[in-house]
Amino acid sequence: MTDKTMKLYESAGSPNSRRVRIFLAEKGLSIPLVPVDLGKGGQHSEAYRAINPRRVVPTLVLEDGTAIGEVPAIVRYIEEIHPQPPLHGETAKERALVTMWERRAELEGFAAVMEAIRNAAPGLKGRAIAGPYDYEQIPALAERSKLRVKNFFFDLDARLGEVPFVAGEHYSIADITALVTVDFAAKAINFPLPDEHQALKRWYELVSKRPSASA
Ligand SMILES: N[C@@H](CCC(=O)N[C@@H](CS)C(=O)NCC(=O)O)C(=O)O
Repeated sequence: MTDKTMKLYESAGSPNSRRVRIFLAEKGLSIPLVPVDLGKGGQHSEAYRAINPRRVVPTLVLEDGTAIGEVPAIVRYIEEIHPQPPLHGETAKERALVTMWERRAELEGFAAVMEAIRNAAPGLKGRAIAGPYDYEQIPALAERSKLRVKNFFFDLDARLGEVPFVAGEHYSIADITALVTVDFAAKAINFPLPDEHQALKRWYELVSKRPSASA
């Protein structure tokens, strides 16, 4: 279904935007998308800063003008108004586990890949952290981040040896963040899934085949 009560400012190449696009696709929901060209500095324009002073995408804007930034907040809002299919768990226990695993995927996996690329890419010199302030790159941090990504894959492989999906028995937002992390690592820092992680590879093949993965 289409919901025109909100619109999403986002960017095609942004992995954070992709987390929300996959989430929408899993909900079978289409909302107006407003592209922000990060390559041309669209996030720094006066018009966009009025919407999101943090100068990052994605941002969800509601009919009354409320602007919601931060992927977990955006997907939580959409879940509340479009609860089916549930992607944050159904019972109190499931919801806690989904939150726990999604947060781990974001902090230990996604953020580590982001740190690796932002501290190394020549095009991001002086922009090691997205947002309103400029930060110099720290090459040693890029190296350490790769080790964090390696350890994240190791831990996720162990988890997926025990359960079919990241948070347990059902596909959830935790799978979405983990999937985007795996693709982001392969593309941005040339870190494909190691062959020995059989459980992780089995899960990756499964979730990548879902139509939402092409979002
Ligand atoms: N914590 C934010 C992070 C958003 C973020 O870092 N977005 C990146 C794109 S994936 C961005 O807008 N970068 C702008 C820049 O590099 O100047 C969220 O969850 O939405």
